[in-house]
Amino acid sequence: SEVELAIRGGMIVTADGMRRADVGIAGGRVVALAERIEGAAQVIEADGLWVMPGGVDTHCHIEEPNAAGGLSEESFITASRAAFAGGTTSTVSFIPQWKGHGILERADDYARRAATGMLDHSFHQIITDPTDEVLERELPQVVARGIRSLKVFLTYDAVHLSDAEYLRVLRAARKHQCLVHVHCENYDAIKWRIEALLAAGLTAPKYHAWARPPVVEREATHRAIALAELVDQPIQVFHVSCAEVAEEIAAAQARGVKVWGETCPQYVTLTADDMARTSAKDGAFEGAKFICSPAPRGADEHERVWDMIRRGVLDVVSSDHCAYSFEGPNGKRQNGTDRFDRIPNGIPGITARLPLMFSEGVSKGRITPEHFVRLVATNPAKMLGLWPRKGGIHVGADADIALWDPQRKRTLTNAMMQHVADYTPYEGMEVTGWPVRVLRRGESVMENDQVTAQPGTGQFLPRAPYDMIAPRGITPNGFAD
Ligand code: DUC
Ligand code: ZN
Ligand code: ZN
Ligand code: ZN
Repeated sequence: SEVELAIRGGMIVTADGMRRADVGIAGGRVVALAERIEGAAQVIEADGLWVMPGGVDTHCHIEEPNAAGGLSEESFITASRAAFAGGTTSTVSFIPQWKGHGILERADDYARRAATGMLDHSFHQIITDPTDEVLERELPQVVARGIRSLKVFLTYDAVHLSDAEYLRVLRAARKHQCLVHVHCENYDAIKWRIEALLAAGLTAPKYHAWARPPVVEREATHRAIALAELVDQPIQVFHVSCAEVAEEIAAAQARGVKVWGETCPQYVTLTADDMARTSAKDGAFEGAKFICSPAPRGADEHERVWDMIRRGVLDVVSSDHCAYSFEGPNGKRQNGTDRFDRIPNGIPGITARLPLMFSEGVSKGRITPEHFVRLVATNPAKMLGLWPRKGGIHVGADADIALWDPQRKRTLTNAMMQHVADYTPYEGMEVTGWPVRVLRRGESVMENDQVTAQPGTGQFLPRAPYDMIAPRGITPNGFAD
């Protein structure tokens, strides 16, 4: 077919190799990969640049209400700008459910909100109240819309599931062919730690990490996997913060259980000590900028997480972007308190995800360029059923492409993030490697920090059943309901 646009002279980096070649694009898709493509109507010269798939971020909180009554501030438009600025072109965000309500009532609302943005997108359906009505009548209708992933929480007051409720969700997911993503922390253990810390008068942001040490994450991860194994339902453990949690996943994988682990840039860059930072202006409240769950761990944990990434136990890196400004009505101070347990959990990271993983991973020699592409684009696309349309550069794929300058050095600032939040936890960090131009379905949407995509151009990505989420057909005693 006729090549409308050629990317010429770059180094193509995909999940399985690097090669110098031109990319031919037509109709928003890759139509040719060849040593030399002539006669294209338009040409982008990419000498010295790496041509990589646009990032696929399968864990972003966008326009999402939280339990404390606030709203994560990123809109689908500001999230799109921020994502493109950092080389990401597709996202999967969340549709909430409140206890006592159904899951269908917000479906049209979120479809409409996301359609105002510029990202190609899908959703995870959060389940907080797994009634028969929700699981048997509504869930099939959600699946019919092309949404095939459920998110559940084992902690947080307003949303956590009991083991009985979690089992019901697993069974329904198995029946209706959805993947289940699990936030693994022990609810009662954290509640008990919070009460003890508050009773002792320990309220500063740094006690967030004290309230939820690795053992509460490890216990919940072990339990989440065991129950998934009982039901024979594939799961992905979200935001694994440390090696002892990843070891639970590795042990189950060795038994053949379909369980995967996701981690995030904050777990190889931030530490619990960041929550103890102080500033002249804000005193100890400065540490609130780093409050997310699970909490970042000790500095020595970073290399252990990289080991788990290299072993393939952690095979997806998402942002868990969940932006609350420091100041302002939905910000970290929204409850007018310095109490760590009332500060909204979450940090902005949709822009910095790729640059941080590229710099800490590829530029520092911890992983290969191909492994980087697998972590941030190919594996998330495969995990969520978006492959082969997303996550690679091959004939037939959407032409979602980030052109990287692998040598470009930058010092991260909040302005560079282009998100709505008034701070970045990565302020002042040095990175090597930056996306200088981004195409979404063949259209140039970002060049040298200028995002040019028009609101309303993002497309919903419906998902069909796929192999990774099929049950194994193996249960402990052969009985599957
Ligand atoms: N933790 C969550 O569980 N969700 C959003 C952000 C966070 O830090
Ligand atoms: Zn309702
Ligand atoms: Zn979570
Ligand atoms: Zn999250």
